[in-house]
Amino acid sequence: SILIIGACGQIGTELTLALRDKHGKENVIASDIREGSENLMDSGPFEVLDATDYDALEEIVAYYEISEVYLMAAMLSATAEKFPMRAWNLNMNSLFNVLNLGKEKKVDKIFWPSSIAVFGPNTPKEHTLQSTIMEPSTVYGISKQSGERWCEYYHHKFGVDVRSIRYPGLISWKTMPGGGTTDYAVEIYHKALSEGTYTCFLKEDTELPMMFMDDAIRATLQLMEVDKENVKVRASYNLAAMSFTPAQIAEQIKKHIKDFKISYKPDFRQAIADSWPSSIDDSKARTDWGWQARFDLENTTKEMLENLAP
Ligand code: VAH
Repeated sequence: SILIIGACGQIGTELTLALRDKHGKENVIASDIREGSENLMDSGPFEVLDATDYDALEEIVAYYEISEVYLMAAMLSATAEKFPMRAWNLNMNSLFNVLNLGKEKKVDKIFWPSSIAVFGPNTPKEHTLQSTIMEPSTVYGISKQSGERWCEYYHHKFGVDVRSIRYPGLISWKTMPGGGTTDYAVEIYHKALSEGTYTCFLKEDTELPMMFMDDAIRATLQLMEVDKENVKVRASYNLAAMSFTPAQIAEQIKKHIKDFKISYKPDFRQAIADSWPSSIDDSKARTDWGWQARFDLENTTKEMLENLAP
């Protein structure tokens, strides 16, 4: 069966629902550091699990006969800047625990999320390549860059079948995002509906790579289904769908909520955003496993406002 670590997070929640749809709810074990929302708990097996506790993880893997692990627990970019050592320990020790399960042949397949945060201030910002300069300047980005190197090492050295995607900022309505720099692109829809205004913590022209959650989930399941030999990148695949600025997302919202007002009050997260690319080249994912995004800013906005509308 399948184990999701960090099942209550922004991606973990939707990954759990999608995997339960696909494999049957009894075959997908959800776990997180604390009890989750009831719909996650009721819809199948749930375990409280600290992803940095190898023995506890090993016990769950043995008890439920887990063959596949999705490690979705991490401290994201903005929070990680406030607690660097806690972020490093969580992001890295959880990864080592899961990779070692793979090395010990206790699980067959692993998914681990990376991020466009692996790129840094001197990475070429437009259509950023799969393999290019990456000197991340955030704790989170450093942990993701190191994690990619370890995934590649465990694959080549020990044959671990670990697969990874560099997610852009993700936009979803089923859960609130968890302390990232791209969270503005989710908050803005909630505020547009509840207050008709939004004060954005990034400057209006901050262009960032983004993706609607449905695309991200579909890409994740697609990559995990691909035959081993077609997974040519064992660090992490670039993935793209759209890029936009706060001003552009505000314009889209105004098409539905005509008197929506946005104002700008950049904070510490501006420096994080400025260190990231504005657009991503995902041609490797397209070539190796047929990736193709479906949601652009227009239909993402429609989906978000329709599903969040009171
Ligand atoms: C963050 N949502 O903002 C995450 C993601 C590319 C952004 O890694 O930290």
